Amino acid sequence: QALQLTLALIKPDAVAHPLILEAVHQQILSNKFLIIRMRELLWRKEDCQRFYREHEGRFFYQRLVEFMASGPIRAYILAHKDAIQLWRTLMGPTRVFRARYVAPDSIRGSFGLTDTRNTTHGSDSVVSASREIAAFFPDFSEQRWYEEEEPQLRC
Ligand code: DAT
Ligand code: MG
Repeated sequence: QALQLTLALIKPDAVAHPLILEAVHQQILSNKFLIIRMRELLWRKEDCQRFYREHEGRFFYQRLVEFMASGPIRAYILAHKDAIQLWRTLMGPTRVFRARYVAPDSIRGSFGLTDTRNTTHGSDSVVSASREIAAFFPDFSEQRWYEEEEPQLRC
């Protein structure tokens, strides 16, 4: 089965709580994602603005940017068959009350605090996955990975 890459983030609200951080990490492992890269970092506000530029002008934009720069985040490049959709399903809906209602066992349904402090991020398309992987892992060559590593990892 061909593997797909996605970018997953554990946001500051979850990195700050070791048990939640560990629970989200366990979700990644138990769903058999391959962890291709992982790093923890503190983001500057300008990086957050660039990352979320598609939301510029929305009422929550400023709040979102400040939250994402408020503490360490953990970034992963994950590989799986249909990784983008699978990770988004595991995360659950963006907004916390909807997540608790329609997907109470999802990551956001379990751990989300508010519509902004919602525990995790996941790329929403192949194009955004490429852009977001490059933003967090500038030395990672996606093309080289698909050409040279993916054929050996797929099963
Ligand atoms: P997602 O993170 O599910 O891809 P999105 O791309 O629509 O959702 O929004 C990016 C982030 O912005 C989201 O994770 C949290 C914040 N956000 C979105 N909608 C919001 C809202 N209605 N109120 C507050 N924050 C919101
Ligand atoms: Mg999004």
